[in-house]
Amino acid sequence: MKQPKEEITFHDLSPEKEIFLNDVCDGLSKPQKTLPCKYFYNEVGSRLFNAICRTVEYYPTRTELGIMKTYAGEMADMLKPGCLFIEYGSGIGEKVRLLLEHLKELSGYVPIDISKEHLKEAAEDLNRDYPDLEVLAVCADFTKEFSIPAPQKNVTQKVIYFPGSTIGNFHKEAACHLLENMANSLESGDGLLIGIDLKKNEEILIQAYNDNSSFTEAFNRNILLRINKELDGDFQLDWFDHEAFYEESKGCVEMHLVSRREHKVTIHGQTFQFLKGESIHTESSHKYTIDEFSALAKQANFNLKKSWIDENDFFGVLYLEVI
Ligand code: AVJ
Repeated sequence: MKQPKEEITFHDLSPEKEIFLNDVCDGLSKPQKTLPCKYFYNEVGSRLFNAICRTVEYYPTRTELGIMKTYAGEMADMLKPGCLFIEYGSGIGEKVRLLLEHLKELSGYVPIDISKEHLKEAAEDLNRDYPDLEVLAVCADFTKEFSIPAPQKNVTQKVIYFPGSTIGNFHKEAACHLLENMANSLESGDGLLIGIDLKKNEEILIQAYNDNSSFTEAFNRNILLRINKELDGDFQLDWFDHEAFYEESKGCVEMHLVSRREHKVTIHGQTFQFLKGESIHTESSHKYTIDEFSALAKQANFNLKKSWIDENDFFGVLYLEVI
C-alpha cells in the first residue's frame, strides 16, 4: 500500500453551538415549526444517510453513481487540465472517486462538508489513494461565507462539484442565492458540475422517503436526539411520527415530524408547546426538470453546457459554466 505523501490540510469552520441553538429556537418559534435540514448531518445522521442511500427505495444515489460510472470520462473532458476541483457536501467521497480516475491533472481537491468526522476520514482515505493529489478539506456550512483554500500548484480553472441533488434542499430563491454565491466565487469560464433529482411519478418519490427499513424515519428523528444531546433538550423521540409526502404545487418532497400528543419540550431552558398533530417541517427536497433547473441557473449567471441522464430520466448530472 502506498504511504500518504503528506497530511491533508484541514480548515475547521464548523458552526458554533450558539448558532445551532439559535437556529433551533428560531425554527421552533415559527407558526409552522421548522428545523434546518443541515443539522441532520452529525456523526449518527451522516451514518443514517449513508444507510438510506443503500435502500432499494432511495433511487437517487445509485442512479447518480450509475451516471457517473458511465459518463465520468465525458465529464472529465469538459474540464481544463490543472483545474481546482471543489466539492460541496463531499460526504464519503464515493462519487468524486469515479471522476478522479479520469482527472489526472488536477491542481487540487477541496472537499467541503458540515460533518467533521466524516469529512476528515474521507479526505484522509482519498489522500492515501491519490498521494499526488493535494487535498484541502474545509469543514463548513457552505450556505455561509467561507473562503476556498489555494493549492500549491497553479490553478487553471475552478470547478465546483455539487452532487447528490443537495441543491434540492433549498427553496427556489435560496437555491438561486446559493448558485449566485458560487458564481461569485468563480470567474468566467469556471464550471459547475451538479446533480439534480428529476421530476417523476409521485409514488416513486414518496417511496424514496418512506423506506421499509425505516432508515429515513430514524434519520428524521435523529435531529431531535441531536438537540437533546447537544442543546440540553428533552424531546421524547417516540412522541413524533415521521411523515414524508410530495407537494405537487412546490415540486418537492417534504419531511415532517408530527407530534402524537399535546406536550411541551424544553431546550436549554426555553419551552416550546406542541399540539396533537402539529408538525416540525424538517426538510424539503425539490425536484426539477432539466429546463427548470437550467433556467434557474441562468439567473445566477450559469450557462448549461451538457447534461447526462439515466435511462429512466430519474436523475441528471449537469455541467454549466459561468458566463
Ligand atoms: C442528500 C439532501 C439529497 O433530499 O433526498 C434523503 C437527503 N433526506 N432522505 C434528499 C435525504 C431524506 C437527500 N439529500
